[in-house]
Amino acid sequence: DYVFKDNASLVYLRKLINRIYKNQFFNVMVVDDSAVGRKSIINNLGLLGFKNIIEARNGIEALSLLKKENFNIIITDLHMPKMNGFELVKEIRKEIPIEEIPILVLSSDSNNMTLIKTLKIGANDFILKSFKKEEFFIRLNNLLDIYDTFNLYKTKMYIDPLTGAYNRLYLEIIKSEITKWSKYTVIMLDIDHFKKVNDTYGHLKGDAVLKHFVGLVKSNIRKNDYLIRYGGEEFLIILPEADKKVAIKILQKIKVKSLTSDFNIKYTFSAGVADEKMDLIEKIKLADERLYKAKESGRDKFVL
Ligand code: GH3
Ligand code: MG
Ligand code: MG
Ligand code: MG
Repeated sequence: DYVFKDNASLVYLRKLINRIYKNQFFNVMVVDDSAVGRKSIINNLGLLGFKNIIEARNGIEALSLLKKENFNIIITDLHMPKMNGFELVKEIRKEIPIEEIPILVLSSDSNNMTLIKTLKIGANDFILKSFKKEEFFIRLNNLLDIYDTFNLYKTKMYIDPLTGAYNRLYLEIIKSEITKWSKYTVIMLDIDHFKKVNDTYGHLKGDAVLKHFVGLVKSNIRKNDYLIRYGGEEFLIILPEADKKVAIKILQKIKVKSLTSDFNIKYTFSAGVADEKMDLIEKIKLADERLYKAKESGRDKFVL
């Protein structure tokens, strides 16, 4: 039952084929009380390249699977015993917002009110079970395209485009992580006399220095540490589960690397460190005051 005939359809088909590669990495949950219903969906998903498909027979089973595993998309029937699709969608949306996991509802219930109710409670799309293959492919493809675009922007939103470090907006994400850490250290860094670099070599070289500096820092922090571009040539390093000693080690390593680097512009930096028990904003303020002291007392040093 393919209707791919005109040029536009062919373009679409190519897009679809490009997706198939991506689809094999997706986790899909298929929820339906009917084994025949599940099989039909799984066969169609197979044609689209999906490999990781997990089945559930009702809402209860689906919810318990969701607690154990991450899914990229949920495809569910509506009328099921124990917990039906409406209740399932409602339960999922209490915890998982619509921008995180798409839900596609497949039902043989052709009542208009059912369609409206399904979309209102947070399902992303609705397909009647008498669907043609092509409708299923196109709706699913469109849905996943929207999520791809969304995820792309979500990542870009927190990254400084010049240096690749996190931007200040990412501090909000860190704030929600911080409660899980028993302690953490904050380092505020600032490149010395950066204005002079710009004035002497021009802004493009200034940009290159910023990128070089970020590379140095990134290669000397641990995987779970965060580097944030806080201002023009001001950076923040947040070290979870670390005290001042760890911070000093990292700063010394960065300094040694910067001195031995074959990068053609020599520059130094100053830093303020704070590991006292206080909230993030206070700690950043304290690190900043210490950075100021490092600057005041001649630059190219760390103040604890
Ligand atoms: P100090 O040692 O006291 O920190 O002196 P400084 O010259 O580094 O500090 P100041 O705050 O006076 O100047 C910072 C300069 O950084 C001014 C600004 O033009 C430059 N800057 C900020 N963002 C960028 C950027 O993205 N690229 C380039 N090339 N320069 C930038
Ligand atoms: Mg059913
Ligand atoms: Mg500076
Ligand atoms: Mg500055």
